[in-house]
Amino acid sequence: MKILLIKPPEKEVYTKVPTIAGIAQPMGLACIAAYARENGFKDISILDCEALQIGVNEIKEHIPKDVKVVGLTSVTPTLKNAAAIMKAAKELNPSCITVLGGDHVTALPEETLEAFPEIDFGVFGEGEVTFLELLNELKKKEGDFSKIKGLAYRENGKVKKNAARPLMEDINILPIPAYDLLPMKKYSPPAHHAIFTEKGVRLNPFTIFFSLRGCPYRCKYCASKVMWKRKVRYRSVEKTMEEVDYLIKNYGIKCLEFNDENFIINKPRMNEIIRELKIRKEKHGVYWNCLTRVDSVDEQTLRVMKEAGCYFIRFGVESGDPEILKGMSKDITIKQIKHAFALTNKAGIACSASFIIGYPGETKETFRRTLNLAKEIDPTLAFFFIAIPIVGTELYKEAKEKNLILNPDWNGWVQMAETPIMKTEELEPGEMIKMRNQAYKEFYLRPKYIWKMLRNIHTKEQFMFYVRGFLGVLNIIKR
Ligand code: B12
Ligand code: SF4
Repeated sequence: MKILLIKPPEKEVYTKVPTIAGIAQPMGLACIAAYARENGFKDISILDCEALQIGVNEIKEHIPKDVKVVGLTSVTPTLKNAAAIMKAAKELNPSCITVLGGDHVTALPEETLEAFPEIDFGVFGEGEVTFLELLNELKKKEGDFSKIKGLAYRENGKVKKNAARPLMEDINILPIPAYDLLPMKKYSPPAHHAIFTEKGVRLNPFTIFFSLRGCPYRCKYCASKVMWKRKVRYRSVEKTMEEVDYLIKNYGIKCLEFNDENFIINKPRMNEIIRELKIRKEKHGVYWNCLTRVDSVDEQTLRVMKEAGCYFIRFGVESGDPEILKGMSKDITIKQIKHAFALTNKAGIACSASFIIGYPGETKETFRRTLNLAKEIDPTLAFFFIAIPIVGTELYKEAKEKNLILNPDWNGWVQMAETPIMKTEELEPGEMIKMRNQAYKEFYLRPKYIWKMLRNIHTKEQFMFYVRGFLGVLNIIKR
């Protein structure tokens, strides 16, 4: 049974303009492919349209005519493209079966299948076991889909949703993701990462990496709980390092981007992993970056992270206003934010702070507090995103109930959208755009910031990066 898994593109058509944004492996697909393959489905491949720059319009050239199952992954803004690909696959081969997994269908299984008749099956929640059970039923002449947990499907023209699948108890039973089915040379970290490391450090070949699944926190705007139910499951240190070593041996990986929701959530475990990473840094020149929370870092932890090759930390700060932070259930304080950035800057690790503009309750005053805080904590990079009510979150429910959603077209639900997705009771969309542009201008065009960055320029590439970054900021401000 020929199975093709596809990561849809963001665009209809690609122009071959080089991008400085990074490209990350579609790990959900690599995980379900490895599990299906280990359990007997050997004729399985992955097509990453984003990495290979294949637009929706060209997709038919890449789908084999004898494909039996076409599985797509999608987040909200790629849903329409995923559905267009399924339609194209069915035009090529009307008997092929289409399956959708990922964050959007997890949050809204019935609505998604109802809106797109080209989707035969929706897998909501963790995908490995559900997908395998589905494949086993599809192999039979008359499969019974009614008992497969985590599956939505059609029966007599009606969408049916089975019971949810409980999360896997032990994620250590999962095989190494099927990196071998991915175009590994096509992935890279964002170009600007090169300036965060010392001269001579290489960050390619690159991969994103997970050592755990889930996050116990309850931030109202975040979709983590929709998929992982606020439960953290760890891969053992042995399994984690087995995968790292596999990547070094087979792909010469030089940079790992830990996308664990909070890399430092369990310090004793993290210390063990860090000890191992330090050995890989010294022996193989492997560097890494990670995501964490401001209340997780301390001086000692940052010191050992730096020694072990950590060159960049991404923090979600979200707001400089304590009431907005409270409204988000972010469970961090302004004091913790300031402390974390002071420590990270002192440790000599580059860091970013991301902020949300236009969260319910935002006013000109709260925005000013955010911008002042951004400048005070002085991260290496600051990102200012206009709030998106991600499907399945409390923010989404609130936006729906209060009729705040302005743009019902899922395609536009990206953070750098030209127009805000939602308004608030306090702010009009135009004001949010102005605030975002003001934030970029005030943060990046500070003489202190420019001087700090100029002192970092040691090579022509770094200089070129700053020129492009500067033009990028001007571009945002001009909008
Ligand atoms: C890495 C990452 C990115 C990377 C690249 C992602 C990539 N290459 O696919 C970048 C930085 C580009 C990115 C961008 C965005 N992201 Co993002 N990202 C993530 C992150 C951190 C990890 C994704 C991942 O690999 N997870 C690990 C794998 C194992 O989990 P998974 O993908 O969910 O897969 C499992 C199931 O979903 C299911 N499954 C998935 N696909 C399929 C397919 C089939 C056929 C089946 C059967 C099952 C199945 O099985 C898998 C195994 O159990 C997640 C948060 C998280 N921890 O998941 C956010 C997350 C996915 N991103 C999110 C968002 C909002 C975005 C952006 C829209 C933000 C923006 N810039 O505006 C963009 C969208 C860009 C785009 N058009 O695709 C949201 C998604 C919510 C939503 N409903 O849309 C998340 C959940 C963050 C959050 N906590 O809110 N992202
Ligand atoms: S924003 Fe971060 S800390 Fe909050 S729930 Fe999501 S992953 Fe966890």
